[in-house]
Amino acid sequence: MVLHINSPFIDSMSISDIAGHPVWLKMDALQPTGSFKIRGVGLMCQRAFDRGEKHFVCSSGGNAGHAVAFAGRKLGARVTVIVPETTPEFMRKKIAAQGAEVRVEGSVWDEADQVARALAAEPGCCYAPPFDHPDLWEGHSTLVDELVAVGHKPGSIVVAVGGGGLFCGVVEGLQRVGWGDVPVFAVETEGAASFAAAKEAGELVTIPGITSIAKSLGARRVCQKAVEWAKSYPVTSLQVTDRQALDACLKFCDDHRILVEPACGAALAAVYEKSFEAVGESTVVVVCGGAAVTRAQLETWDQMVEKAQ
Ligand code: PLV
Repeated sequence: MVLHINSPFIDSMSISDIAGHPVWLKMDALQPTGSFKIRGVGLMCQRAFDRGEKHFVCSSGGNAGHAVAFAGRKLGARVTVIVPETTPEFMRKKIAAQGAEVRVEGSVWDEADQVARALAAEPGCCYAPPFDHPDLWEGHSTLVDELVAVGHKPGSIVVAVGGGGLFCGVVEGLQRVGWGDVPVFAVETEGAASFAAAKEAGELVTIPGITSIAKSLGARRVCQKAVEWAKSYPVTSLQVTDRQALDACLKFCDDHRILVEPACGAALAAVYEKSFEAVGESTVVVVCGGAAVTRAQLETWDQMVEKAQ
């Protein structure tokens, strides 16, 4: 069973105009769970289910858990999602509405993850990680196959990085289809820059905390595979401020009439703010989406960023 959809791929007149360069959008915000996560999570859960694992235990900032809950409902598996306190109440409800049990543990994702791992050690349970698994990367790589299907080789690809699952999937896909020369821009917010830290150090680094509003990018340490790709693949690490990520969400809402989280706003901000020199004939932005956003939540973030300044 394939649980994700082929997402729309559109050229953005408004963003191209600002960037002064053709910008195309891979609209994974329109996936059934509101983010790209279902690509990899769908494949991972399907394989686990086929092996006879019928209870998925997942730690998540929100979107991975939402995708596991969706996959569990479609496959007929039990799902427990452990989220940190920072995951908004309305997002917990969305996950629960998919039939999953939701538990709140810890103040950041790492703490929720420790609880999930302990729980998953019980018999009959299967740990479903949010970004560190080859099945996730393989599933996320289908995004690149869809670009191949429409014959669009990007000049570069822009992705947001949390734990690095999306980044690993996109790079794996580019390599597999023979597009290993397409540079990737990996974007984080300043208060969640675990990939930038690892890339600079050349090894895994655990950053002290997550201070960004982009909680979906809030892995204090990226996966090992992301560090390996950072050494062998043409990738540039970029950082934007929370203000830039949030403003990008607001601009994107006006430009394309779709709400996305600041995690996704980070990738969009890199283009809106012209954070890099455009290469090749087009820039493709992965609009990774995020379901943990409402108009009211955007206003709350706006006040938080304003106060922090
Ligand atoms: N979010 C993870 C990790 O959170 C989660 O549990 O949902 N954009 C959005 C909207 C996301 O939800 C995420 C991951 C990312 C980008 C980054 O993806 P990654 O982790 O594969 O780099 C703590």
